[in-house]
Amino acid sequence: MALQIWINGEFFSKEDAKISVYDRGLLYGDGIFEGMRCYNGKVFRMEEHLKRLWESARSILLPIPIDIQSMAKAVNETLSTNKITDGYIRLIVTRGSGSLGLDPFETSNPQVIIIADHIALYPKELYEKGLEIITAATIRNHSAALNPRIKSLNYLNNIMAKIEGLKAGCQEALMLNHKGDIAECTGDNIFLVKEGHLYTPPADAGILDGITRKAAIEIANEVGIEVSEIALTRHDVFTADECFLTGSAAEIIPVVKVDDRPIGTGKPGPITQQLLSKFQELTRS
Ligand code: PXG
Repeated sequence: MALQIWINGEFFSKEDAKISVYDRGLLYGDGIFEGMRCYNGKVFRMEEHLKRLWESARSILLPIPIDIQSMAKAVNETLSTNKITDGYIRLIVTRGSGSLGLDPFETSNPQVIIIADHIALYPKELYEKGLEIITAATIRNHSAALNPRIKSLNYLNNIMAKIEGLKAGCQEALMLNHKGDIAECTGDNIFLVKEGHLYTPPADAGILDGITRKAAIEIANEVGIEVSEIALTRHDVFTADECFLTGSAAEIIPVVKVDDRPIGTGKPGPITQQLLSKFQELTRS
């Protein structure tokens, strides 16, 4: 059976799952999304993802036409219809279609889309060997222009940096904010380890307030590792003992080189490995 996509309360086969070319999600990136993981039939931290989706919606004045409980039910229904127990869920809400003008109040038909699919993960060996990344010249969007805390359909900022990474042979790229501080990677948050202490940029550094980031902080606290959310620079990255990234897709992945400089020993470090295995216990239990 073809993959079934949920659109506004109905299921459509993947080939027939379509929305208007006048949709503002396409015309202007006028919409929001979430990316969630499902493990053993359960969506990891769905409530937090839905809360963030609703906050993104409020921030851009987009009324989501269903309530949170109905959305959660629809997500589970989409998973069970497609018999997916371990996979990836993409939730999308666009402002819908109207005229070709910018005015968002000319339209009143938001489109709600739920895709449940299998996930293309980083190869397993990358978790063992670690990732090499570069610092992108493209800085993260200024929070006063388009706040990165909104998970909007405008991802060109991240895509421009991702292109830089890929062109340099790297799967991820580090983005700085307008102050020159470390913000995050194109689809992942960043952590550093120095002398047994964990560091990560604060929510107001121009980052997406990641749900995996929060889980990593909680795990660190549980195992007695202190965490500071403070402004960090490339100097801190270059002099760190360990570095890793967090995200729904990547989970926790070690970074062993930044801008061709080895981090610490140049191999995934013990704290990264400890947090990664605790995270896997948490999601797979
Ligand atoms: N920063 C950015 C810019 C992101 O897009 C994260 C951090 C990590 O947040 P979470 O809440 O996932 O821990 C993201 C999330 C994809 C994909 O398809 C991207 C994300 C999540 C899932 C899938 O590339 N980005």
